[in-house]
Amino acid sequence: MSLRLLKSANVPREYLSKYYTEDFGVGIVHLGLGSFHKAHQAAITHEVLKKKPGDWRIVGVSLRSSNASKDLMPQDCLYTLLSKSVSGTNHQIIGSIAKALCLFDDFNEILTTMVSPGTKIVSITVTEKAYGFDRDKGRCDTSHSSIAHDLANPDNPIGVIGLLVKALKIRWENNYPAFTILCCDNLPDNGKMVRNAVMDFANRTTPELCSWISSNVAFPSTMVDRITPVPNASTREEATTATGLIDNAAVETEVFFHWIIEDNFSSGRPDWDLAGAIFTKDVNKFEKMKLRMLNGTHSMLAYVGFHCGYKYVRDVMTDSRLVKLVERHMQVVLTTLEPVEGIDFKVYAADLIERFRNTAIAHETFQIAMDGSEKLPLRIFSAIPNTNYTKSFLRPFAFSTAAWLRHTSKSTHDCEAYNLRDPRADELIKLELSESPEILSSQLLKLNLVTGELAKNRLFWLQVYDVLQDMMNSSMSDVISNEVLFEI
Ligand code: CS2
Repeated sequence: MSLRLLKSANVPREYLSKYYTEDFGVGIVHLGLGSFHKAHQAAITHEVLKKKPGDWRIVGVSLRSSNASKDLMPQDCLYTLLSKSVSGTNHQIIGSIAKALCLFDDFNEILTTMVSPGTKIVSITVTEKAYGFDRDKGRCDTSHSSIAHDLANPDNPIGVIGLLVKALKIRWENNYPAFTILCCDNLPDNGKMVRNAVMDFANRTTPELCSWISSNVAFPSTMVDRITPVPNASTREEATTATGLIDNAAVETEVFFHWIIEDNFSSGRPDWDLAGAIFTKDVNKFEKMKLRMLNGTHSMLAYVGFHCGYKYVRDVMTDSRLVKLVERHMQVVLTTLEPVEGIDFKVYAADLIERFRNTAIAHETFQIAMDGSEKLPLRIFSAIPNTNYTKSFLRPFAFSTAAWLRHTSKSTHDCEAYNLRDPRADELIKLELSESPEILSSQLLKLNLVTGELAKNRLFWLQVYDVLQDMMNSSMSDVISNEVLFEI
């Protein structure tokens, strides 16, 4: 029987950092304590603490479920990070998380930590749907459940924006310095988006707070990247085999990571660049590149791959027809991007293909297929205005859009029954997919998923419609066999 991963249970010294990170104080509260945070920011922070001691440990907060705290707290918040490549797996025990809390169980402790002057940064990875922000209106969406709740109960928030404003208000009332709000969600202009949400919420609840936020709180934008599948029993078994210790919080990820951060912090920051992060003035070009190249291609291959019966991305990459479609997608996306400092797009694209091929990573197509209504506008539709509007250049985007719509149909004509995991599933399932290209585009316009300009692009919708009819009437595998013959 193995020991539980605990500092008191003789974790071999070689697994711990040189400076055992427990010696350091807390400087960061992180909202959204999921696998991605553990594989990315927490792991990078651990590396920095090894190189440069400082009070930058993290209190991790889950906003909904207490699973993360139940797994982490009994093992002193230590966990194994498995970094996997075709040439093998590295394992490392990460010690940068000081505490794991859950908003429903530990509200007072979370608020006290956020308000403590020692907390210099509140970072966030909660995915877009948790913010309740309406990008088109540039305001909080008052029909979003946690925004509606928090506007009515600003002292007992249950959502991320309400919680940030409540903590900032207490700091302001006590004359404490502000913390920096560091959004690490995969969204364009993510710092600005959170700023707008916080300012709008504050304006509706405590207008006197707005000018203090405006002059004291920094909202740097970031681009984050590390492919991190949902951990499962085999992740935990592999961690135990590697360390000899039982670990209910192990995570697995790829070796590669990117973290580009706008260097704008109100009260200091760890030197994350010591562990490979890049501080820069302009994150947005990086974010656009990543969203369109990596995530856009990921979504396309996930919908198509899932309906061809491929469980993992690595399986998709064994089908030469799909590899051609992946290459075609990237080739066209590249023409929509402005040059990005330090990046050779051809190398970036080739590296992405290798990352997707990584046979050591079991990344489910079904996982990537979720939340399409939030992902497609950012990953696919946003690139279209930067194409030259020819049939060929529109084709990869039309093909991806058709594959997503086919997925929303829940049709089982070529696959087993599956769930549509999307916050707007109820609306998507009602879409009329076979009437006409015009009806297709007008329904998506009504749902606010496409802009008026894109909805009018007949050349685009004709192609979406044609491909979609094929996808609804024949097998996905037959459709891709034809699609690779399409000349662009
Ligand atoms: C993926 C991303 O699930 C998805 O939609 O495209 O989570 C992707 O793995 C990450 O953005 C990689 O950094």
